[in-house]
Amino acid sequence: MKLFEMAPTPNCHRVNIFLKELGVELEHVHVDVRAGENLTPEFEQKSINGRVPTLQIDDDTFICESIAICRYFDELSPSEDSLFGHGALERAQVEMWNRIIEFNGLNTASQAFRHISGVYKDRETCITAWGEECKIRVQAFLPKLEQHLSSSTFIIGDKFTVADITAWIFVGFCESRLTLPVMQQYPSIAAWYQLLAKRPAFQ
Ligand SMILES: N[C@@H](CCC(=O)N[C@@H](CS)C(=O)NCC(=O)O)C(=O)O
Repeated sequence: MKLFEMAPTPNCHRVNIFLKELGVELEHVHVDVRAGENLTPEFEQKSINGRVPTLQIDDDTFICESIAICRYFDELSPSEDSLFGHGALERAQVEMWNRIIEFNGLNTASQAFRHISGVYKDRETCITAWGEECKIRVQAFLPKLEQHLSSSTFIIGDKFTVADITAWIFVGFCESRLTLPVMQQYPSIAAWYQLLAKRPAFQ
């Protein structure tokens, strides 16, 4: 198996953390997305969304979308410690929070960065006002995350899950790419972030 990726990008980073948590090792193939290597017809044959990360399982089988890749490895070795939760309720809670954090957090922050910085203006129309609006939406979501983490060790109570990985990538992205002082402003997010940073997979 091969993982087509550009390691420092947020979605590749979250899949790599997930794989480290599971102890999965596989071949990594660097795709320079900034240089447009993901826009070639050859790469589009592999990845239906034309983006990284994309997992190659065999000659004809490819999976893109970070969570689909994580789920694939999770399903390969079913366990009560699954990072997608255990049992109907916990699995629903993980799904709910992961989607909330993706839609209101990571994806919105990504739109803010892309449209304000114009990093991918070679392939999309960048609308600064939309980027600014997305940044405002991210800033409106952060207090909700802070409130939730003020009474919960992890996103799902005492259980570390894939939703923590998504949220950790989101918070780091806010700090580094949107220059939002999240740790300074939100003590519960900061404490949770430091707790995760101690895990070997996050080093
Ligand atoms: N929803 C996708 C998003 C993938 C994505 O946007 N990947 C970025 C890197 S983090 C990318 O390939 N960008 C290149 C481009 O937009 O052309 C996922 O979860 O994997």
